Amino acid sequence: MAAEYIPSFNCGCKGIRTCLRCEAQKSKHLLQENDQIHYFTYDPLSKTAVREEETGARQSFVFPGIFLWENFVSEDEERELTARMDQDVWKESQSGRRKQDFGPKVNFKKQRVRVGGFTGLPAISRLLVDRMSKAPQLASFKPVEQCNLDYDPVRGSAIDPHLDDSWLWGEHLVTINLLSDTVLTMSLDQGCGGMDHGEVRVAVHLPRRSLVVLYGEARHRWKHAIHRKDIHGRRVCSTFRELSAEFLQGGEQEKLGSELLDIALSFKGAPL
Ligand SMILES: O=C(O)CCC(=O)C(=O)O
Repeated sequence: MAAEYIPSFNCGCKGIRTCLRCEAQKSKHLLQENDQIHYFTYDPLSKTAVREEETGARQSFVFPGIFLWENFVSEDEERELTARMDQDVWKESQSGRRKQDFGPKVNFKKQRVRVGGFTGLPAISRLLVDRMSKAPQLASFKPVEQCNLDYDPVRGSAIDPHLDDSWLWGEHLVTINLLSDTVLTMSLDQGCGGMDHGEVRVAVHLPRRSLVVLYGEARHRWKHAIHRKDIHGRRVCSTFRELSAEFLQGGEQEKLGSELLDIALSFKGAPL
């Protein structure tokens, strides 16, 4: 097991996480990558992952659970959204990211959630939430959390491959990508299909001002990450999360869920 690393820099990294400000001090073994990786690119038209082999042969497989909406916000809206975010404080986070959170106070390890100081999603998001509900996948999507992340190549910002929690968060993860294009990398550690050995990675290109939804297999089976090499300029994103069935009508924690939703959708929020 990796020894716990306490950063001596003014960054937010803990444990095995790193950014350009702290990783020169981390041991090499923490930074090693799996060298057997099968690389694919996601094609949004055919909803398949494809790759050209050296022989010229084309390999592909169906990749379900991604919905991409290009030009979801206009250039003017992007300017207004990011200017508004920059009026609030950005908190240092892991792996060179900065963040602003609008959501309930959660302890995922103990599976505890409470209102805490949550005052709702920001006012400027009302229009975005209304617009996203026009997508068939999001017709009944009711976000209860918005997390803004700020990535910068100067800090070596990234987010490691992970699956989002599914005790509290529901089926759809919705992200709006602002200020620069990037790549969302979907990965399966143990391979799939004909590629039984090594990791499989699928690059999903996210144009600036687009919205992406992860659901189904892309939400629950494939990990997602933003690698440092894919951050070419400042990138800001807003991720919206909904509640799981346990917190919705008929669920054990329906009452708390309904309280959280009322607060979230009052759109009176300030970051926590
Ligand atoms: O930056 C992104 O697009 C992904 C963010 C993410 O995976 C997360 O907040 O859990």
